[in-house]
Amino acid sequence: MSALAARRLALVFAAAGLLLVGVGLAAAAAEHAEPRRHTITIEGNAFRPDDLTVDRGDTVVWVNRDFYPHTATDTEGSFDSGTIPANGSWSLTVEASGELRYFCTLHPTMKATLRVQ
Ligand SMILES: [Cu+2]
Repeated sequence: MSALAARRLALVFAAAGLLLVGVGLAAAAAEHAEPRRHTITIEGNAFRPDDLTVDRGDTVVWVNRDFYPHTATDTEGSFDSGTIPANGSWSLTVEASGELRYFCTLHPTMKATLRVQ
């Protein structure tokens, strides 16, 4: 093998090594994903989206775009925003997985589901 061919081969192996390191780092990042922030808009007496799936550790923010107050209240009592005033917001960081059904205590026909995986 010429010196040039040997050098080229060494470069190929070095590049492959870097690629493997890159793949490993990407996999580690996926496993320990940064917590995300999700927004649920309250508008026209509805939660949008009315069915949202998030990961444990994520934060959910309810933003009230109506000109009167609402609440986001778990039917089983695990969370309750209390009154969210017009143009106000309320946030919750979810720690446990489960399917949380919630509603507005001021307008009980407003219902939605938050799924934590
Ligand atoms: Cu309401």
